[in-house]
Amino acid sequence: MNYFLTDDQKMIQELAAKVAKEKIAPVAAHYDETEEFPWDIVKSLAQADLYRVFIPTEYDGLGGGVLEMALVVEELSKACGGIALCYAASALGTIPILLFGSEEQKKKYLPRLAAGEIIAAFALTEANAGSDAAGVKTKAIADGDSYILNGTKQWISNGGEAFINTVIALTDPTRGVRGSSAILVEKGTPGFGFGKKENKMGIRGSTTRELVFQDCRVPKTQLLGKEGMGFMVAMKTLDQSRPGVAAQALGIAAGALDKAVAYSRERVQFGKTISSFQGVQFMLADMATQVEAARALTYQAARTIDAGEKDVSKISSMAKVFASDTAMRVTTDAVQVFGGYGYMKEYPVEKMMRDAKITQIYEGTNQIQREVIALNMIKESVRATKK
Ligand code: COS
Repeated sequence: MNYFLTDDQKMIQELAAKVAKEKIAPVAAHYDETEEFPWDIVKSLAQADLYRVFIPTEYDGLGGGVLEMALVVEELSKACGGIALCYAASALGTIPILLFGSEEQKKKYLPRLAAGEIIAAFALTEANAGSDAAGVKTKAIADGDSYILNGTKQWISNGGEAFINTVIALTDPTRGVRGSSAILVEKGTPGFGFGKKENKMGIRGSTTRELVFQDCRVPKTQLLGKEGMGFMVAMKTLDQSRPGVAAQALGIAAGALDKAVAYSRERVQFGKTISSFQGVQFMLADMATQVEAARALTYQAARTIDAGEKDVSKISSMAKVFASDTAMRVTTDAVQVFGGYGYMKEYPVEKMMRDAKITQIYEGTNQIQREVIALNMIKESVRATKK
């Protein structure tokens, strides 16, 4: 399908596909096995200038937006959803700086992020604050020119590897949803350490870790936006990052579909390749149709955000829900096309199925996304009735 990408966007897509094929595909199984952080791949992505694509030119970026970021994530995810997450999670950690950073904060961090010299992380989730994002308990209490942070963030992608971390913490525990703030915390700040590293079902080519704050003093100049804006920073960030999850899911699904088609042309049963059986053809046709629909919605969500549209929560959540449900279905069917071989670790599709699952869970479960979609529909309907 022609998505009428510009020449620059096509170039970014081709470059990401080249890195995915030459650098990531050969080591995807290794990182899946070892769960090490793929710093060598981060270096390759930086050398290919792929961290620059969604950063404005005045901070050494290439001036693209969410669509360019999504194109990269999709291509990388075709080869490995886990390694692609290391890139996507850094984008997630960068978005708050792009949206809410002061000029000084942008100048301090964006050129280094664009160069891939440092990576970022976003720390919202805690043991008892997952879907209930307003339930965070980590505190950042003002003390002179600083905040003193105490608390633990859980399941943080790029945790322990990222240099710059956007941390959502309570600056005024009495004010509920308006009592949290977003604070940039650098790795190496005294009192900022790392806890448990998770042993995961999928996306094992990425690191997921606890961030632990114990009397961690951070200058007030590290506050993003204003005090009390933490929940808003988180919500606006997720509005822009969810198409990235959609792109990851889309890439995993597209990668699995390619493998399933190729395998169906090789595997001979009853004296014929299995691609000649209608039962398999119908499966492949449905998989391809779902992947294309996920791509159309993901690109449209990204384009809507890049066009500067104000209310993007609904389309962003729709893309995330649809693409991640597609990834789960398509990778499950890819395993089915491979039959018994698909279930074995020697073949790549079981990993894709494991990698797909998380896309229905993180950056807001698909149940939360459906709630966001429905609430926005109701709001629109109320507005239309009032007119
Ligand atoms: N943009 C701007 N403002 C937003 C917003 C958005 N996308 N979403 C909510 N808000 C505002 C609301 O308008 C409301 O403001 P007012 O009090 O002025 O009306 C305020 O924020 C609180 O919103 P709400 O009452 O809807 O908050 P809830 O606590 O009910 O939570 C959901 C809403 C469920 C949408 C939110 O908690 C969420 O997104 N949860 C999932 C979090 C998540 O993705 N976690 C994964 C880990 S992060 S990687």
